Amino acid sequence: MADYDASSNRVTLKVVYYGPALSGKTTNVVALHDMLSPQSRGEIMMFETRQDRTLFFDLLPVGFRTRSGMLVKLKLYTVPGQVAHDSTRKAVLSRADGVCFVADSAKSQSVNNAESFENLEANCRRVGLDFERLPLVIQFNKRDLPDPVPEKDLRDRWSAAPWPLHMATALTGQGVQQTFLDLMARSVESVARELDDIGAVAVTADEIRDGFLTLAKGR
Ligand SMILES: Nc1nc2c(ncn2[C@@H]2O[C@H](COP(=O)(O)OP(=O)(O)OP(=O)(O)O)[C@@H](O)[C@H]2O)c(=O)[nH]1
Ligand SMILES: [Mg+2]
Repeated sequence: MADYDASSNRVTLKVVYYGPALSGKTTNVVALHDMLSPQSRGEIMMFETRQDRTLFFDLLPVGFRTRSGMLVKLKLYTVPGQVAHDSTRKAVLSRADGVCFVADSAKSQSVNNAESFENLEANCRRVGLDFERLPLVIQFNKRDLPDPVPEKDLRDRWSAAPWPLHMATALTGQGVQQTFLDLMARSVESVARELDDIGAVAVTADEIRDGFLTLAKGR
């Protein structure tokens, strides 16, 4: 359920970057952070081990006002991908309004990607999120690797799935913004339905998109 505060006309959306260890979740959020103007973004919070592995989560808070005057707060989280940190992953996933699943395009990572995707589905059940209705986008990251799984193979493999696929190289920022805006559009669509149900003025995906792009341009 979206976090809406009528007295201050504020909506808070939580989106989570999920996926196997080292697929590039933190790199995606750092790239988004770098795109935004310093006034609009909060401090990026990162909790990592010395090897740069996410230990608890990363959090990037972003805030802006839409043209209609609603204050939109985005909280972008990443989960730790390492298998051992499952209870942290569950806690971070809880009450998410949308998820970006970041897969690693390396051929050697297919099994890890599949196991992590199954873990996402299982953890959605555990924290009470309806996986079938969860706004979800899939990103295949690290397209710059020398021998990634070809895009055509990925699209064939996922053709029956209802989620959009994005190709990205988070290290250079390529595909990061498109993935994020698609994730936001889907998340906002579902949040807008919830707001409508409680009689609140809904925020639209276009307003979020405009707000984010204005912030990115302000840099
Ligand atoms: N070649 C290449 N390397 C990448 C890309 N994105 C991330 N990496 C590298 O992959 C490694 C892991 O990236 P992270 O963003 O820390 O991965 P993560 O998914 O947050 O990992 P955990 O926190 O352990 O779950 C780092 O060395 C990154 O620089 C990419 O697009 N291309
Ligand atoms: Mg990380």
